[in-house]
Amino acid sequence: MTAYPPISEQLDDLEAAREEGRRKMDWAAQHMPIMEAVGDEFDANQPFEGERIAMAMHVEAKTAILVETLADGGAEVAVTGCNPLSTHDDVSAALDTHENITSYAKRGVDDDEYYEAIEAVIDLEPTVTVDDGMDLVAAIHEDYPELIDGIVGGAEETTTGVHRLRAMDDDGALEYPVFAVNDTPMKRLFDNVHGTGESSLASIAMTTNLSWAGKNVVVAGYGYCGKGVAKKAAGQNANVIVTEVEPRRALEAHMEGYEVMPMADAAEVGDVFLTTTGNRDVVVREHFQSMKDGVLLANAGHFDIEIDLDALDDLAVDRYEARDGVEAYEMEDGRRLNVIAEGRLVNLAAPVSLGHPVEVMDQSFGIQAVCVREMLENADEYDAGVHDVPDELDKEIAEIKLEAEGVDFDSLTDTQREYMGSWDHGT
Ligand code: RBV
Repeated sequence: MTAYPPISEQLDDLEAAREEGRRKMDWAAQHMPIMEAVGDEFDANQPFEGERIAMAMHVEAKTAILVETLADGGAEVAVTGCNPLSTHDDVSAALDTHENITSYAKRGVDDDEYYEAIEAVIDLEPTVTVDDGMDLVAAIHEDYPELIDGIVGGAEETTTGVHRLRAMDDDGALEYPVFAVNDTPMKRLFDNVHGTGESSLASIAMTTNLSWAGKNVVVAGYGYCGKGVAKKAAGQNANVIVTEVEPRRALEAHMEGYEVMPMADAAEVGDVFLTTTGNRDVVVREHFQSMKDGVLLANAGHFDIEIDLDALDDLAVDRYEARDGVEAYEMEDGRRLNVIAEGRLVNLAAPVSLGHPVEVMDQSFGIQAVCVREMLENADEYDAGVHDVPDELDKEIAEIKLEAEGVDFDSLTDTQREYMGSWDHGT
């Protein structure tokens, strides 16, 4: 169907890339006790023998450990990126050396190459898909519906992907079962909150060499990601301003002690703007017109649609690369508005970005791994549509992590369990 080449056919110094990619993976693996435990089980039981797994994810070191763990559990795996700027070519090259893995991920691909690589992954004729953002599920349903009968199910990593899947399911258009990995407590209470909070702020700080202290940081959206960004920015002595469209979330942010105001007002006072809404057109022309000179604009949502860069480009009289990963847009009146990482997912797409910290991705990918196992083991239990991850699987991952951290915890007595299950104990 497609002749898009794997990464090994696209790099000049392949050996050096493979070596450095492997070094990054070894470092990540040392800090991923959940993946180690799950991997030991897969090595022993080979649950994916004969399966073909297609993946579109951020191909860097932690993701590579997930890919390798699935392949070592017996699967044949084809993988590509889920964002044109988040791939680490060296890691992609290291993965491609595995006899059961083909990696097509490459950093800096254009739109056509991005989708050609997705098609190359689909060429595997997968029995399972693992997505971050739902581009694989969409491409299969739109362009390769004949493969759907052979697909047992899938798993989706992120809020935006789950949102798209639910919309597809509501339309009756989703034709195989997919686990909403994002929605489990072990994922979103950690990855979305701490992961996005820490890695977005770290990427912006490393990219700009500027301080958070004393800045007005505008966080657009107070979902799980926004909560994390706001909390960590406040912890770095920033003055946090939250914008919201949902009344209870706006109230939550207010009660947390943040200033809450419309974006039109925040635009006038903000020093840094960070979007986390998952929606489009959050920072637009009228906002750019009232911003201060020197502001930073960054996005932590999955797609690059939250900051209207076309409008910004239209307003600009000049544009230049102010630093690696920073594009300055100069306005007619001399103000400079600085966009980081092209308005793409800042914690993964800036040149220095490394994605979420290893520990949180160990949790998220631990869930991914056991979800793939569950989907194959109990395929009959899952109809076409979006499925919550069974709570027992989520707890299994939490317990592995607690044990690795040396944290002990209590369990219910029989009397307590009986009490919690009864309704007849009153005053
Ligand atoms: N994410 N992956 C990484 N591999 O470094 N960092 C973040 C990584 C995932 C995260 O789980 C989030 O839901 C998704 O990226 C957004 O695309």
